[in-house]
Parts: sequence; C-alpha cells; structure tokens
Amino acid sequence: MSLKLYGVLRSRATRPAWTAMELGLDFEHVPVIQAYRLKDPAAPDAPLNTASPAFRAINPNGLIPSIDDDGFILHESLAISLYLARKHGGPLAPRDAREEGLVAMWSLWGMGIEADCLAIVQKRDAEAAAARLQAPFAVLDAALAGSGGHLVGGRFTVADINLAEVIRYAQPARALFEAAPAVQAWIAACQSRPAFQAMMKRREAEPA
Ligand SMILES: N[C@@H](CCC(=O)N[C@@H](CS)C(=O)NCC(=O)O)C(=O)O
Repeated sequence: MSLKLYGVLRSRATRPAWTAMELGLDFEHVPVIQAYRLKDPAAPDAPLNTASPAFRAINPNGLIPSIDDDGFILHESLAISLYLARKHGGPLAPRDAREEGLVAMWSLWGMGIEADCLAIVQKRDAEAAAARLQAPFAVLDAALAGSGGHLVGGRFTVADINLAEVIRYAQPARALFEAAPAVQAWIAACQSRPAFQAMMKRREAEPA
C-alpha cells in the first residue's frame, strides 16, 4: 500500500498534506515545484516541476497537488482531502449523507472566496479583496457561532481543513478577523492542532 503526494508544501498541497497527517497516514512526499518559480524549468538539472514531462504524465493540467494512491491518480487539493477522509474514515470524515453534503458545501464555498483570500496574501489589490470578503466572513462567523465552533457535526472534520487552508491566505487582513470573532477563534483552534503545526514546520523548512 503506498500513497504519494506530489507538490511542494508552498502550494495548495498543504491541504492534503494536513489531512494525511491528521489521519496518521504514511505517505511519500514528492516535492514537485511550480515551474514559474524556476529560472529555466526545462534545464537538464531543473528539479521536477509542474512543466516537467514526468509530472505532466501524472497531471496533464500541470498543477500541484496530485496524489497517486496505489495507482489511483487524483488531482485538486480539496477533492484529494475529501477522498482521503472518505477512504480512511474516523471523525474527520462525514458520518452520513447530510454531513457529506455540508462538508462538500463548505469546501466549495471556500472555492468561491479563494481568489480574494489569495489576493490578500499575495498583496494584489488586497484592500478591495478584503472589502469583498466582509460579507462572506459575516456568514461564516454566524455559522460558526451557531454551531459550536466547527463547520460540520460539532467536531473537527475535513471541512475545517479545506476551508481553514483557504482562510489562512486572508490572515494578513487582521481587521476582517477582528470583525468576525467566531472565525478568529475557529482558525486559531484549527491552527493549534499538532498535525497542522507539523505540516507547517515541514512547509517552512522548504526553500521560500
Ligand atoms: N484548484 C487547484 C489549483 C492548483 C494550483 O493552481 N496549483 C498551483 C500551486 S498552488 C500550481 O501548481 N501552479 C503551477 C504553475 O502554475 O506552474 C487545486 O486546488 O489543487
């Protein structure tokens, strides 16, 4: 049995890496780097990157992360996290169809705000992005306040991982969090988990 995760952790690969670490899975990490971070991705001595033919054979989209789980290839960070939770079960995974719906809903909801969250961490018109995020943050704040501080089932699930790893990109916009105390408490709780901290330690050990 073998699980390979393709993608440096300075990428959306944090989502499946965190999920796998929460689940206590052994996995081989293949640090495929983004081609745009290399001077010459096609150079013979270039590290394996998103433009490398060997990686394109795994993911023809040329994007990280991907996994190879015993020959089952899957792309898209959020889908990979959902798959790992579904496969390995336990409290991280949805317990019934309703929870499955809610986990999917919050993961997809995160996709709707990802571009604005990214704009903040990447300092691209960050003020306008933060202004657009005020309304969704108010929605999330009310949802968390009304459900005991977790998104689904009153416990930490893969929905929290998927959404927390989108919301992290917005953290430089502190005013957004000050106006949404339940979001602030939730992200702090998510990020205090040992598996998150272990994943971030590995991420920070990678070249910037
Ligand atoms: N929706 C995809 C997005 C994947 C994506 O855009 N990955 C970036 C890194 S975070 C990438 O591989 N970029 C490589 C490139 O543009 O060459 C996911 O969530 O997995």
